[in-house]
Amino acid sequence: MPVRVGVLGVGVMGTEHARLLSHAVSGSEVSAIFDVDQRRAARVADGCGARLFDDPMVLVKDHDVDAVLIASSDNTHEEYVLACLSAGKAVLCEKPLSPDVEGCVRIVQAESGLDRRLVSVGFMRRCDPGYVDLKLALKDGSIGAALMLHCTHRNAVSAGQPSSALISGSAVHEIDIARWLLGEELVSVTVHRARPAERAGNTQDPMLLVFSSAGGVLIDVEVFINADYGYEVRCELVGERGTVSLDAPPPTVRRTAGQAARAVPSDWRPRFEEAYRRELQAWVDGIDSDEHGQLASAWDGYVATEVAACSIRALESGQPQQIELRDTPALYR
Ligand code: ISE
Repeated sequence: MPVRVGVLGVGVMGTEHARLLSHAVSGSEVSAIFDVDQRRAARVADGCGARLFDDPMVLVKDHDVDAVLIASSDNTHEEYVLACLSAGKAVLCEKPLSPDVEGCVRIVQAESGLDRRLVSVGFMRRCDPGYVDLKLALKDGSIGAALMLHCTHRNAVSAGQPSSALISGSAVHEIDIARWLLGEELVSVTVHRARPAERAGNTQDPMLLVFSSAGGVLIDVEVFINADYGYEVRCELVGERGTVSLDAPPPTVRRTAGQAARAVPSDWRPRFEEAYRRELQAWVDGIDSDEHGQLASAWDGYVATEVAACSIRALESGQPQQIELRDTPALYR
């Protein structure tokens, strides 16, 4: 029997997840869809043969829905995740788990109370073959112990965003991947403002975040969400004996008119398509076995939101901030 997934929210990411679950992931089908925009929901439901719901809470409780994928607007995540926990259903929630630290804490407490892991958070880079190889290079000792991590995160254009969105929407991926790669927490953060790009209007864009990890690794993250030329994510891990970095993902280089060129995608979907597919496959495979592999937990979701909130304070105050986390509940140790 395939896992019957209900999808809450079919904007850009929900539509992409529904497509991958229906056509690229084995052992799953999309059985139910809800979106505040019922016309959009109907279009996606038609494409994957799913039933249409006009109430998200009814979808969550439906007997023919085994698991729930949440890709609705960020401020609905907490309510929907808590409903899934009450219904005892596995849930994959797009990042952020909640934009609000206390919302994340309530989810962590509710799941800890069940003493069973049902929540995964969509930090898909953990499933990207490139990042997986970076982690391997650290684990197998080939580059020696980590010293520094250089990260770059550029979007083609994200006009009209508040400056905090560079951190909560974009750099939050580097926050998660740095802790996951290094296997240790981030303990302090400073944010430097660059001269803002003209097309960024009133947004502080670009900026540079500098973190220290508990073991003294220095992590710098350039975020530039109006970089104009395309979507690009870079990462280089510097170790005692060597370095390892992500390569440009397109499989071809075009040589013509005196130039050698690689295409740059316009957003993150083509860049991370394989990561999304592997994330969904790992989630679906783990639902019956309670095996969660490399997927981010509710605790990881809480830490990402807490570190992002602290980084936003560093941006707004212009002062370095120490990062204090709550005690890790037993379920996540
Ligand atoms: C977007 O919301 C995402 O989550 C993408 O993965 C990220 O790279 C992009 O910067 C965000 O705007």
